[in-house]
Amino acid sequence: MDLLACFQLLLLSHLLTVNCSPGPLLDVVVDRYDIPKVCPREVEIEDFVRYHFNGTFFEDGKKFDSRAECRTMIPPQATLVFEVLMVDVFNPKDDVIVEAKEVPKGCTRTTVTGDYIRYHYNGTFQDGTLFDSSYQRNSTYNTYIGMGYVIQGMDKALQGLCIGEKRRVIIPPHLAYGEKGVGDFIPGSAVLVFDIHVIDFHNPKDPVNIKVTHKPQECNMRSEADDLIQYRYNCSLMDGTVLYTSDQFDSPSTTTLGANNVILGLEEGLRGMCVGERREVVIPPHFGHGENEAGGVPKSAVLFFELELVELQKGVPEDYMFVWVGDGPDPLFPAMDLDGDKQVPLEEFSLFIRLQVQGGKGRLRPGIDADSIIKDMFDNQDRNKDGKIVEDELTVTEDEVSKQARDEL
Ligand SMILES: [Ca+2]
Ligand SMILES: [Ca+2]
Repeated sequence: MDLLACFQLLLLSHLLTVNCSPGPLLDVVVDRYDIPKVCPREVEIEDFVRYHFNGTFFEDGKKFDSRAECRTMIPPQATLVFEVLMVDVFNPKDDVIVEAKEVPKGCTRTTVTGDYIRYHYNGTFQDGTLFDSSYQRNSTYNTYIGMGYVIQGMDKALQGLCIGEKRRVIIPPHLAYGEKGVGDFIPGSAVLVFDIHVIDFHNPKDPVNIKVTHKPQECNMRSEADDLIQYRYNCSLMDGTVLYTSDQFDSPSTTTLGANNVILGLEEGLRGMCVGERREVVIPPHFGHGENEAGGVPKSAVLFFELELVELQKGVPEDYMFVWVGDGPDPLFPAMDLDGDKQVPLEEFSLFIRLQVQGGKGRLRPGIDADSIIKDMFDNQDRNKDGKIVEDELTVTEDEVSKQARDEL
């Protein structure tokens, strides 16, 4: 027997036997005149259904009240016509039904308990009525998975998802809001249908993920803390939305590594690179902007960077203007006094420093005008401000010398 017919027969017999005089019933005629295109489930015995109906007399088409006044209004032998609109159906034995709608290719990782997910959704009842939508709020729904922060059915349905995946999820009321529902928002015993779209997910334990996509043949110098670098980048969300790109500016971005100028994940992604190297870097929010919104970055978003190191200048530690590469000359003054006249004016000092830099023996802080750095260094050494450094000015006390050597030379 047709399932709906079966249902309708149950309905009829219920009304007729409990409330009314049955009369001879030859057969039930069922006309399924409007069946939804998507029909994941038909009514079966022992299902729980919610439906609307109109009851009319077959003879004259007049409405009858099906319940309270049924006894007086429905005459014997009456043939009744029910127009039924099924609102939802489930069985207490039902589990969550998951239908994959769109699974991205090359998905290597799927959600597990403890992951934090950001997704968009439309929530409808089985008849298609929308009751909630993250799109309308223009903000993803964000939650940990499998930890009881969402209804039981959703906790189950959010498992095993790929980034970018679209999934339809049908949740029976005993795994949603039960017989009570939620105020005017969700009626009791409602089956909920969610169409979800995963924007991203991560685990709080995730590291920064670095993939080298191009490695130059020659690579004898790698970026590290204190270096001044130039790099090109594209920054996007995991769904491909581009947030920032260095191409929007005239020149690549410049930063000093280790100077806390960029988010931690980018700092890590930029380290150990050769000039010309390209990388793809996935940065979970705890190495990015965390739970805060920042510029165009939504809170708790995973970021995807494409990076290319364009230029690399080896740097000097914070607060230093110049460092020796290896050990400096010892003693220092005779080395500085290039013409041996026991005094070192600015020109001579400047020439000495530049010779060290050219010879790869010393390094000036990159990104700052060399003349002004050298002038500062000179002024610090020329303690009596007579325009020249003499040996005594380099050897004041042991402590001061070592401090000075550290700070300046
Ligand atoms: Ca001299
Ligand atoms: Ca002096």
